Amino acid sequence: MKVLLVRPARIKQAVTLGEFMYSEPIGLEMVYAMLENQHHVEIVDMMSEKITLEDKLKAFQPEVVGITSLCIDVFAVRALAEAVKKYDPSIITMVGGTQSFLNPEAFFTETIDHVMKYTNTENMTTLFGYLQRGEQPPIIHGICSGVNDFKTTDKCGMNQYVHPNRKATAKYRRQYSYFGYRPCAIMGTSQGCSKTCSFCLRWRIEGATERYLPMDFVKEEIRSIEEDNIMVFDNDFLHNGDRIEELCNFLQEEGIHKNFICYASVNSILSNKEVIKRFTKLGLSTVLVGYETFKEEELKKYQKKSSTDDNLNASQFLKEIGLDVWASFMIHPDWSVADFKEFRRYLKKLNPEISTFSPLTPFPNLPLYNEYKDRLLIQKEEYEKWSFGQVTINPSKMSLRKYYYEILKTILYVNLVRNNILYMISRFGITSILRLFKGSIKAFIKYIQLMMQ
Ligand code: B12
Ligand code: SF4
Repeated sequence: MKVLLVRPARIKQAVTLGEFMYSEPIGLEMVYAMLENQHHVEIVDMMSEKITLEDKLKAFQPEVVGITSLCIDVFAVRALAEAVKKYDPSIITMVGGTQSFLNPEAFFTETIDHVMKYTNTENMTTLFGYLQRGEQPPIIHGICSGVNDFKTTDKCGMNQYVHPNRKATAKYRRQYSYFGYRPCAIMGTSQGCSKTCSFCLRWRIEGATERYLPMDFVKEEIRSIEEDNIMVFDNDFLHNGDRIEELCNFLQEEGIHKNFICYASVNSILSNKEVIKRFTKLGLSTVLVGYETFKEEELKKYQKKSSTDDNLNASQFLKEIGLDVWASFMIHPDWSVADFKEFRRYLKKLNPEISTFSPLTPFPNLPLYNEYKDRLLIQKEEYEKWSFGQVTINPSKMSLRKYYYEILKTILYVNLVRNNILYMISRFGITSILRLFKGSIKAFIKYIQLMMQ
């Protein structure tokens, strides 16, 4: 069958990083790999493409169109499915990705035929077997099909990580970036996270324990990536010292020189200092660390498994070994003006190379959602607003406008005072800085608009 896999363009209203940073659609590259032996598959990335979907449909004449999704994509995905059916009602439409995993109901519409609760080689092969024979599929594990009233069995399965086919996005790859690093590939080596922080969606998507991909699989991934920069998106990549040691041996033995960027928890950094030091010499340049807050009681409530002192110890150690830190923080809805001030002081103490922060977001699947139900500023169905980029909980210590004003002040402080421009120029080069600058201005304007609203 001819299968067109689509990543939607981001809608303008959502507050996202997408305007100046987006990476390869690795989920679609995996689906491509699952189907390519049996079918004629193509990926079209609407974030990079100039042509319209209709032109693509005309040129490729697909029998199936599959679309990937994040929360911010719901309306764009629905619009794409409608456009496909309008163009030719016989084309089969299907949706997968994070949002269809977390909230498949968002896609139960007349123009979407199949919604993937989760995706693996087995359920894809079964579904495509029926589609190819022109038969209506019965209920298949993990797939909600319109012909079965979107019912499915076994809602607890997990997405399967297979080798993505990166050649399928060859023509877009130069545009894929991770913050200032471009081009940059992304990959995973494990799924899940045993830290189970209360505000976090990630372990809820992938499970509360680390499930590791075999090291040979990981080595194969690294060997096959052409880009110099690799972002490892494991939830806590530095969690397992033995695996990092094995990775270091591999990089050394094979003489591989790549620039690695990864997420790591404070807890794992403090538990694996020696091997992190070694990895830093072999290519690890940057860790993204969730310090989250300056308040001990908030860290406890977030079930963060680290204290504010641990944060300081980790930041000191990372400075000593010359590893860059891109720190992330969460702005609590109960912060007062004094708290914002204290937060800015704490930032100065930690002194990460780059800081980002987002308002605490009680995503609809989290227990936090019920806790803050009475203070929510947006509806569950305003999908594009659940982007972790805008305020969703009514602040308790000041008006919403004042709260946005405090956020804007903190953004200015971070970008003009704390984030080190010279560091960024030396790391990423002037072209990337201009790109990031343009993106920051757009994000800043969005925040001003939100404040005015
Ligand atoms: C890597 C990552 C990023 C990277 C790269 C994303 C990209 N490719 O552009 C960057 C840093 C750029 C990023 C940015 C954002 N991200 Co992000 N990101 C992740 C992370 C860590 C991993 C996602 C991933 O690639 N997983 C692995 C792939 C293989 O999984 P997958 O896409 O689900 O694909 C599988 C199946 O779903 C299936 N599938 C996927 N698509 C399709 C389509 C069809 C047709 C079929 C059949 C199957 C199928 O195939 C795969 C098989 O295993 C997750 C957290 C996590 N651990 O999940 C957050 C996460 C997905 N991101 C999130 C968000 C909110 C964002 C931003 C909107 C944040 C912001 N405010 O800017 C931006 C949007 C970016 C954009 N491009 O516009 C949220 C999503 C919440 C939600 N409900 O959707 C998550 C869960 C993190 C969180 N905050 O909790 N992100
Ligand atoms: S350590 Fe990070 S990925 Fe793991 S549960 Fe906590 S916030 Fe989520």
